[in-house]
Amino acid sequence: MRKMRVGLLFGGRSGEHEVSINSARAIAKAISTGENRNKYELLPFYIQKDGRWLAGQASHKVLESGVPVFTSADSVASQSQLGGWEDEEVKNSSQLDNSHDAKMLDCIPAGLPQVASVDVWFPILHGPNGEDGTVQGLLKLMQVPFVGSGVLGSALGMDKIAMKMAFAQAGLPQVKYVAVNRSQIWSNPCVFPKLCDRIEETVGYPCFVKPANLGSSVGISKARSRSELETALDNAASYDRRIIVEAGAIARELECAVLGNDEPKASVVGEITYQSDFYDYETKYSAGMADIIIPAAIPEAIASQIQQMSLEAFAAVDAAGLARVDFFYTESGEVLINEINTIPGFTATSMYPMMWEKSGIPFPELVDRLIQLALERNS
Ligand code: G1L
Repeated sequence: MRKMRVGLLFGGRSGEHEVSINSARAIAKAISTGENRNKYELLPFYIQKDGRWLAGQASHKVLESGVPVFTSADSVASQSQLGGWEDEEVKNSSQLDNSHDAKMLDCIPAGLPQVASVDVWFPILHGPNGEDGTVQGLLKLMQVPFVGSGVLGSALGMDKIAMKMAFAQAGLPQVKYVAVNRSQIWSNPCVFPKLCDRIEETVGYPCFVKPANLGSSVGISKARSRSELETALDNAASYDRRIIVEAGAIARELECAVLGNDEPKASVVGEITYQSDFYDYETKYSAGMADIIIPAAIPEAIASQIQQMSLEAFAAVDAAGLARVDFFYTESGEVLINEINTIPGFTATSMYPMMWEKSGIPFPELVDRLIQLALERNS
């Protein structure tokens, strides 16, 4: 039987380009070793920071080295030659490790023949052009199965305001919040003080001001006073048109992994504890600043409640394949849903795979199951 061709789509035009490369490396390794090796053939597609697609040797090189590759626009065969297989020159991105591999690489701009040969897509892409449903829309239009949520689930998983509305409708308890539009902050000087009044009444201090649409923690700040709130709103508005202000909960942070389509299963519950004030960009990506405990030391009844709520959240946003669901466990023993992440971090040491590992599904098997779930959903 012919091996199934898995199109691993990674990189992308987002701030988390490097995170995508690291997750894709782990998945690529899982696809091309052990039992998976006999079932699947890996076809990597690397999306450069400028949005152009590379296939073939250059994309393999990025997976092997973990370093972004950059081709200048004029060194790559024109996109009108889709299907062209010319070898082209590639330079390593100058702000990255130059000493690492200064020699030219063979670069194949991804062409139609390669794209058309993919049996199932595995999109490891983050941010406004990957997590929000745009890539999923493209893959759906191509009528080829893909891993993970579809357009609706990806879009609801990306927009914190729409996500919270879906949770509220499903009766899931969450922290108090106010949804804000950039125009309320920037355009009208009469509106702004009234907005701040409303936030103080509904949410109070401390509160967190966040861009609604960014996967990363960029543009997030904590406000403890009116003046901090004003600055935080102005700052968040520079990242997104849609902004959310959430009440600060004094709580432990618990997470649960969900796997499946129409009858999904929930993993054991994990806990993250932080050294810093809140989970900021630095904490998220620096080793040692967060501690992970799986399974979390919590009462059995709380764990069951979290697993049940995770499955309800998964259904509420129409997620598919996988999702990580994040919770607050307050001092008074209340469980509040924080968010669902339909494209969680996916390195061997990320929460999502680790929670499944502790639930009896090792990383390579998890990758296999996700691919099978993608095929199942399509048939
Ligand atoms: F394809 C899946 F499985 F749905 C999927 C897609 C994306 C799983 C995990 C991710 N994760 C990411 O893209 C990332 C957050 C690691 C990239 Cl920045």
